[in-house]
Amino acid sequence: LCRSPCDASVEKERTLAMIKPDGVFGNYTDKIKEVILESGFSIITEMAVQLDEGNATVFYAEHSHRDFFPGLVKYMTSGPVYIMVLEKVTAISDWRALIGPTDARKARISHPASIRAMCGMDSEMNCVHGSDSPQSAAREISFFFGEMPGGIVRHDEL
Ligand code: IDP
Repeated sequence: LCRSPCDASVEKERTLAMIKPDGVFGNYTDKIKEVILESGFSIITEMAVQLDEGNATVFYAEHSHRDFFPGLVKYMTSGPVYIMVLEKVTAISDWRALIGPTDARKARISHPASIRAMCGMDSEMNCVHGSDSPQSAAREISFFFGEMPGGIVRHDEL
């Protein structure tokens, strides 16, 4: 149903999508981008980045007290990641739904069509990341494209 004014006023969201090192190593980047475009997202900007211990620690700061944190930082710095800013009306929840649950082993059972089911390994090596709220989307986009302390600095036309 199309309300007036038909589409120009529909507010689009942006979210941060990341193909993690296992996804990049496994050559899943092109396939994942295909799924993204088929699912109606626009890719606003994209880049490959090598995280170091410092910025991986800042990116995942909310998990710094967890047992798995040192392993997570090691994993996230094990090779390049591929960053994309995705845009769509409900980009944040749609991208989370498309990637599936955190544990790829569970994703293969409960969400077999999800990206993590396709290319993830387990609860750590799960191939992709997606912002989980408007607040984290803003923070994570600014981490990679803004001026966040400890973040990657690249200015793009966002
Ligand atoms: P999410 O990526 O689905 O939002 P979070 O709970 O925010 O999941 O965890 C961030 C990342 O930390 C996960 O994507 C995964 O790589 C890693 N992680 C989460 N839980 C575990 C765990 O129990 N063991 C090992 N790594 C984990």
